[in-house]
Amino acid sequence: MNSLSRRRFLKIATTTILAAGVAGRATRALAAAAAANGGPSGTRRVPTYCDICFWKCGAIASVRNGELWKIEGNPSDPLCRGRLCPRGTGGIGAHTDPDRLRAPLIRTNQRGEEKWEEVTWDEALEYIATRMKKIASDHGPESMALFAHGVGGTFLKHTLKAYGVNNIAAPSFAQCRGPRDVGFRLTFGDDVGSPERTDIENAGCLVLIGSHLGENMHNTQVQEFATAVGRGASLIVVDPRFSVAASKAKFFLPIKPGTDLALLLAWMHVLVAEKLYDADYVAKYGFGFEQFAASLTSYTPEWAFVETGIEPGVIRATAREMARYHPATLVHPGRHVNWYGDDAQRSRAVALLNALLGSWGRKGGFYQPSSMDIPAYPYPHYPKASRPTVDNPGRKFPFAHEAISTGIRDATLTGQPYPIKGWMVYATNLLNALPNQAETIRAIQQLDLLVVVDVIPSEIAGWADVVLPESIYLERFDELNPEYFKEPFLALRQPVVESPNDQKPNWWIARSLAQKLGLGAYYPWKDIEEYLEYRVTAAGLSYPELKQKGILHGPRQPLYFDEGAPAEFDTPSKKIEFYSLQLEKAGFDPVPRYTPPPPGPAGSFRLLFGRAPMHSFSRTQSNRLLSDLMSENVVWINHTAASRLGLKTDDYVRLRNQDGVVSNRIKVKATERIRPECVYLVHGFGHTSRGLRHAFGKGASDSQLITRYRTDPLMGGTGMNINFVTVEPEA
Ligand SMILES: Nc1nc2c(c(=O)[nH]1)N[C@H]1C(S)=C(S)[C@@H](COP(=O)(O)OP(=O)(O)OC[C@H]3O[C@@H](n4cnc5c(=O)[nH]c(N)nc54)[C@H](O)[C@@H]3O)O[C@H]1N2
Ligand SMILES: Nc1nc2c(c(=O)[nH]1)N[C@H]1C(S)=C(S)[C@@H](COP(=O)(O)OP(=O)(O)OC[C@H]3O[C@@H](n4cnc5c(=O)[nH]c(N)nc54)[C@H](O)[C@@H]3O)O[C@H]1N2
Ligand code: SF4
Ligand SMILES: [Mo]
Repeated sequence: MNSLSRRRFLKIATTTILAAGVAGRATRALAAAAAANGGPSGTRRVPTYCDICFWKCGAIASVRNGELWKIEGNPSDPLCRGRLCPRGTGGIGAHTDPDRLRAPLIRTNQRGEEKWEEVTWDEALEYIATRMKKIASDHGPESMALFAHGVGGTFLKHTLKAYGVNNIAAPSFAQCRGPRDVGFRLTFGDDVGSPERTDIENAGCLVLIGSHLGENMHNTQVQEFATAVGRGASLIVVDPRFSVAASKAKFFLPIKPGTDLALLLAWMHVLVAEKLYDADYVAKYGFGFEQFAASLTSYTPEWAFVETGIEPGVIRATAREMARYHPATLVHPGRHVNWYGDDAQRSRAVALLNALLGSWGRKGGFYQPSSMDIPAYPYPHYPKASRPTVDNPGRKFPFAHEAISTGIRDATLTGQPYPIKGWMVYATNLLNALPNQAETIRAIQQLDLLVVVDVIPSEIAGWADVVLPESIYLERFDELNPEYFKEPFLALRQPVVESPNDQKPNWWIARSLAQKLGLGAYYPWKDIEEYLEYRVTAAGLSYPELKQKGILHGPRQPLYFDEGAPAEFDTPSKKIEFYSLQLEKAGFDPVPRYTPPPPGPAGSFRLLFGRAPMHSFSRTQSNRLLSDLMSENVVWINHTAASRLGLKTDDYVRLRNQDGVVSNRIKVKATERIRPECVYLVHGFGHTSRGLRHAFGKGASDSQLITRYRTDPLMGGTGMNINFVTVEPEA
């Protein structure tokens, strides 16, 4: 997040900090009593926030007769507005999952054989600390890397930074939203953020390019989408597959995969040629419009038709539809946008289209988020790293503004710019999240230490030297969530039930490891509540009240330019950059230019993938409540293509990719709802970890088949929609 255009809210000055400790402890007992309304056989309701995905919805968990009974949305949570998605509701299944990790494990056989010995926490942490010290003395502390995804990684980050580790990454940049944030930064000078600053609720016209809301269940967006559809908003959906969202659309554009940039350029051509864009907005805030407009002349709808398969008349009609509702026309920026390797430029085209429509900073477009200002805990300074990070050597990806996970993997493989010898992996199943599993495994073979902190025996845990079992989110305190959103608020995650076995929360693991490493000074607080209470009180808020309510609110800030949200753009020109001199200077196209995606081998299908409403990535397939709703994935094949292959719905097949990798068996869904040159499956299935007894072998894994990826030259993202498969009937 850039600071320039973000507004933070600080309720009371920090003079109350000193009073925090004493007042807090006295009221803590009261809050606990308040939360525990009802006797031992009654019902207890505890507010917390969800962790089945990264949306962090406010939840209220009920415990009846000592058992976790149900989880509902917290009505005072602005993100979920009292309603969780199916995955959040099924969160109980993560607590009761019989396949959970129960105790710390140390490897006894070869890496990847999944053979373990149960050890005590002390033994496990001693083992890790000894090897981390050796790595630091042999190679320097920068030779340890941390992969951590989600809020639960906060404390391990703290411990590792205190140790001198600077190589820290998550798959959320180079495998997820990175290109989008780069494309929008280059144009508007700011990110789209997470939760996205999209005002879907108020959109008059909503354009979804791949964003498959309804299958992608990010809660607020799905609720606002339903509101918009219910209100009769005009919906334009672009997808090679007739998605759930497409079924609600006024215009469905079944695009040839990989050609979206051609469509975007043609749309902008029409808006400019027919003078349908927001001329006042462009004149007031835009930079380089003339050069931009001149570069669009050849991108006619007739030209785009040949690339995309979308009729010129439809391209014109949809461009005019967008203009009709502007500035309340929201061209959704998407989230998982690492598709073809030119994704930052495609995302920039999405940003430019929104700029033409004047939707940034406008109601029904992109609002200005704000958050509570919660002061950081006053820790000692971290040591200064003596070497730069390895993920982006020489800044070869000049516009990457976050660490590139696959860059750390490359450095581990090559030993350049310097060797990476240890990985700590927190809550990310790298074997399923990074493209090319073989590369990940080869990188792991270079390591002296692989530690995985997980809740279930995931694929990445199967390769670890040490596996640390974490308490699930319903069993632990965690970092505070002062979200950037439509209104400032602060949310607390707190334990609802105890961990069933010897699992521990991340903060305990991180602090205990710090102590073993001789870094106890970095943990001046004795328990996590002391830390939480300090920060909440420092912000002038009441910790007991937060515990009791789960969420505290700040005053709503201006959301749109015409309400007083500042129209500031943190670009070099301080304007919306239709023409980007910084791209030009770095040797890239200042205005996006289209190149067609290379075709696959004859007779093969492009492999596409996405989400199912009842699962998150590769983390929920062993959750019995959620696997009851969907226990395996299916492969969508166009019905004509299927019948040509002699296949019908429910037949089992295997998918073979261009490099000879063959999937697990998977059921066919023969359907008119997908274009003939591609197939589609839901990500996260086809588990190969034997410890996941329930999920093992059910469905096929896209991750196994994604052996190729194309790296985005602007920011190092890995486009993964460039793999092709043939379909082989299973006897
Ligand atoms: N092939 C393919 N690759 C992809 C994607 C895709 O669709 N297909 N999607 C990309 C995208 S958009 C993203 S955001 C990333 C997601 O990548 P990841 O965040 O790595 O997603 P998961 O596969 O769910 O792996 C999460 C791991 O954390 C563990 N876990 C769950 N809860 C906890 C907890 O409370 N504590 C701890 N310690 N561990 C926990 C889970 O068991 C699991 O092993 O993947 C990217 N990579
Ligand atoms: N239920 C559920 N919801 C989730 C998640 C989850 O795991 N489970 N994960 C969350 C996360 S972190 C993310 S990043 C998002 C991801 O969700 P989104 O950002 O919405 O979607 P993508 O994964 O980019 O895209 C999948 C869609 O793109 C279409 N598609 C594929 N190729 C092309 C193409 O070339 N052009 C066009 N126009 N469309 C194409 C596919 O058919 C599919 O409908 O979902 C979030 N929501
Ligand atoms: S969207 Fe669903 S899974 Fe994600 S945090 Fe919200 S309720 Fe939980
Ligand atoms: Mo993502």
